[in-house]
Amino acid sequence: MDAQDYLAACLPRVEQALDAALPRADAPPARLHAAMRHLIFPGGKRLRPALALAAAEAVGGDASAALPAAVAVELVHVYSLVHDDLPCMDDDVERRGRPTVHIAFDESTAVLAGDALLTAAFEALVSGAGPADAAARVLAVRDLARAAGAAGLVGGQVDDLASAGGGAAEIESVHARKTAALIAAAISAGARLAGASETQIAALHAAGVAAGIAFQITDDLLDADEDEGTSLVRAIGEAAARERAQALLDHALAQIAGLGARAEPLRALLRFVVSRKL
Ligand code: GRG
Repeated sequence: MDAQDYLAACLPRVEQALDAALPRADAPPARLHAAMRHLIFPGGKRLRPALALAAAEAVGGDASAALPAAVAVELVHVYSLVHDDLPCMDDDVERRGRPTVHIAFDESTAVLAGDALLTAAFEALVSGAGPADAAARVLAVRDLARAAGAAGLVGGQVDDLASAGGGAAEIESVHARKTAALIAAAISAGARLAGASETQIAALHAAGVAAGIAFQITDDLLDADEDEGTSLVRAIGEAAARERAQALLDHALAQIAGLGARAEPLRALLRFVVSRKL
């Protein structure tokens, strides 16, 4: 199973579901709706949505049941990119090869578009089409809220902004919250909507956290000349960081060893997290 093929195979369903979850660009307030869509289409790798679908298949479920989770996590991811690019944060002018939302529109529109993407995520998780039952959706909302909030993405970002470097453990704690929490939520919410047991969800979540930290280390390896934010590459050097990413991947794969052949697409995506060149 090739990760790139799996990502490509997921794409039509994911794009269609993302489009259905967002207000039309020409409906009023059109400027807000266009700003919400600006960074969504065309997208990036759509790794998190594919992880959600692969996790559903890994527990013997139907990938389409996981679509609301796939959409919700991508919407939270894109909101975080829109806000991270703002002048008060990273102050970036380009993202996904295009002008960032505050450059293409303006700063207040970018703040509000991010807010609207974040809230649209939870609406999509609850009401997106698919067979998942209400109880599973409520627990997925809880898990995604936890991953996105003070204990996850936002708290990780706060500590990253305040960080003066720190040791490896401190850096991995930032990665675990800022990057890995959302990757783990994609996997566990996708599996949950497809009817996974709590034991399966716990194993998948642990795999997601380890792979998510490896994702961030790989990102820093790909971007080694960046000098902003916490970086394990800067703290322990390139070779040791590469080894640490591989060890985390091995740990992630060990967590899901019991899931058998139907977890092969998920395993391929987790390997891609470390082997990717983009
Ligand atoms: C502003 C609340 C708030 C949080 C910001 C996620 C984040 C925290 C900042 C975005 C920039 C960044 C370095 C994020 C870490 C995770 C990461 C490397 C995201 C990029 O993910 P990819 O490579 O992007 O999956 P695409 O464009 O392919 O979806």
